[in-house]
Amino acid sequence: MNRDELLFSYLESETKRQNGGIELIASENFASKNVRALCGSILTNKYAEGFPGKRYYGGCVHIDEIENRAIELVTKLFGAKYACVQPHSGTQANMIAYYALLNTGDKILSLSLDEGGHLSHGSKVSFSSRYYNVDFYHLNKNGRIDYEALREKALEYRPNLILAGFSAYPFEIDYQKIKDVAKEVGAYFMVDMAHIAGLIAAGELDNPLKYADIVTSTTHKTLRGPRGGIVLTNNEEIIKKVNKACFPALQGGPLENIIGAKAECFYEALQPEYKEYIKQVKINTKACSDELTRLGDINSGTENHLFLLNTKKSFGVTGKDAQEKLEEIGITLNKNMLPNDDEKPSVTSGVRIGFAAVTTRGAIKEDAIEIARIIDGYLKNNIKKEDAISRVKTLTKSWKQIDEI
Ligand code: DSN
Repeated sequence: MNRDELLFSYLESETKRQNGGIELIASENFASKNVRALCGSILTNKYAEGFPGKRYYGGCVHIDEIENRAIELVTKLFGAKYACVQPHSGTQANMIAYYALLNTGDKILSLSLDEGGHLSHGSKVSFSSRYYNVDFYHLNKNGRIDYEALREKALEYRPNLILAGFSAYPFEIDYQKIKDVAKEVGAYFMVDMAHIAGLIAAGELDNPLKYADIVTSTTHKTLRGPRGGIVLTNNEEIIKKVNKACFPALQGGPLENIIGAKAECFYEALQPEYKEYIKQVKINTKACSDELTRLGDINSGTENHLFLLNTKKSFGVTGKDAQEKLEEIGITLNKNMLPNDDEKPSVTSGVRIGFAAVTTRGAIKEDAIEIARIIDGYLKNNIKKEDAISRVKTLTKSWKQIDEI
């Protein structure tokens, strides 16, 4: 059959863009060729509504083997007793978790989007604020969670669920403190570990499964798998509710090609090389943040795979302008609200920078320092555009090309 050549030309252009650029979007990564092979495999042909051993279609014997393998590997990876590997995305995983534990109109206490939370944690434009009542806790002036204020808010608001786990939070989280508050007010404690799942899997950050009733994640960020979501718990009653929320309540046929790819990513994350990779992610992130600080640029510092750079204070430009200017030279990152930002979300006062993706391509500490110097020099107009592009190319040519990963 003929194929749509136009479409495939776009695929080729995107491949060139990914190979030729420095990818600093903190939520992105490069999946291995085995993960990508499973995503594009014949598993996409199969309908398998239901769960292993309890399907609504015949012919699921091998699909059951694959989904059971994914569950076996992910529970081993995170030390969880139970897992649902069917959520199509992180937002779907969160929707499933809320649906499993809450009634419509129940109260959620979370961190707002503009302080580092996520749309699905109660933003006014998300389903989460239409179906649940949501209030927010806040960061202190150092950009860290204000745990005492969180407790006071919880005592006053009496939430049914307290949510931790963020999209733009560069520091470790004290789960014990939040668990204690949840217990005090009789709320469920939920953690969305989407960003930091890889660091947790590698033992480089504390494991929320030790504290939370329910944990959700994506599989494509630091975990380096296919685009998708998971829900984990140690509670047998909760996993029953989660599975019912997933199917038939909120999703239909599972994406078994993606579940196969998730299983491969969990397998890869259990290998010793993955631990080394995550250690290098942390080293690179810190090296870039430290070098920007040395150059006089205001940033959050970091204890994980990302940090926030205040572009207004450092270079006199908004996050939006910094993002667009860096894209001209092949550096991709995203504008991001900073704590107490006075700009709109579409403008912002800063950018978010993460090192999961370039570290997969082989970036080392010296490369992270060079990236900091290019960002600083170009945004201060001290480096000409053609010189910046040439320095970006030198780095990207020295790294693995994406089909080698
Ligand atoms: N879009 C993701 C991120 O960039 O953090 C969250 O879903």
